[in-house]
Amino acid sequence: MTPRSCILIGAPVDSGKRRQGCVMGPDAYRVAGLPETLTELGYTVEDWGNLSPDDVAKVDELPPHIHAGEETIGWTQTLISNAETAMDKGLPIFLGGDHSLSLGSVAGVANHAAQNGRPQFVLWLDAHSDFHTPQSTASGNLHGTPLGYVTGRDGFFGFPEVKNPVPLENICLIGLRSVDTAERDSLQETPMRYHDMRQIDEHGIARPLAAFLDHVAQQNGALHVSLDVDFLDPSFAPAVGTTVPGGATMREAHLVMEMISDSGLMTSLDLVELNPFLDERGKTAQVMVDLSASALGRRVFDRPTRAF
Ligand code: 6HN
Ligand code: MN
Ligand code: MN
Ligand code: MN
Repeated sequence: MTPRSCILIGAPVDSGKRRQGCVMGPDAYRVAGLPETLTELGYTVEDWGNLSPDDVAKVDELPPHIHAGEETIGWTQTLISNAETAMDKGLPIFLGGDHSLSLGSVAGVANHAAQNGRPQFVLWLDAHSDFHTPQSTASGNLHGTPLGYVTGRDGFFGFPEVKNPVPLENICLIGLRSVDTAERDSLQETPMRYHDMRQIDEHGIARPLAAFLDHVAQQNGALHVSLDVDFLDPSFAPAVGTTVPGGATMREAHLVMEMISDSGLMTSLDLVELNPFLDERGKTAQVMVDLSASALGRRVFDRPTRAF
């Protein structure tokens, strides 16, 4: 069951790539009214403010092209412990911050699930697959690596040990349209569920999602949802450094969130990659708040019409 209490955890992580601006993300969500929106939906809301990364000494084993590795290691440490603590109190919403925050948020919630004897599942809503290792990434940007890390891939020197890797068969990626060759070659060898935009065009977004949610429910799983702004089409969500045309429509995205809400399965949520410096009058921040509201139960009607 989705908890009735939400913990807002500001994670202004900006170390996962070279273009700056995600540092402003957590405050943009607050300005766009996320706390009030959740309160109106009937949740109690605790805001833990904005975290800072632990200090970390230089790690010589990371490849030289990796950008700001130590800072991301520091964030991962902080976020793992905050995620573990927050899971005891309610549903954490990690306010990013770039997607490298998910190295910590997902590893932390997976530790909590393991302590409670529940399998951890992850729904990854993204244009990208973020399955690199520090060795396979060509850009050196660690926001392209969180799924590699949390599934226990090798090469994350200096990072906390992943105590409870998320099983590959417990992961579903939806929205893919920019996958690097190295990621594709490894991804295709795994039992992860990966759905690119072409598949969604052909079959709709509801079918693969419903199949995954059924699977999570059957296993009594904990479900972490990681929502990258670039899952959305840049025509209505421009505030992200890695825009890829041809993304989810506004309605497809809301449907995903509404189905998550109906399932009652979501136990934690990341809102990542918002770069308010690239936004247009706050519209992307607003869309992300509205999508969070859909995932947490906002509806037009309490009961659907009977007359059809
Ligand atoms: N994201 N695959 C590209 C890279 O640099 O590794 C893009 C990563 C995007 C990261 O979606 O959070
Ligand atoms: Mn606990
Ligand atoms: Mn991403
Ligand atoms: Mn992305």
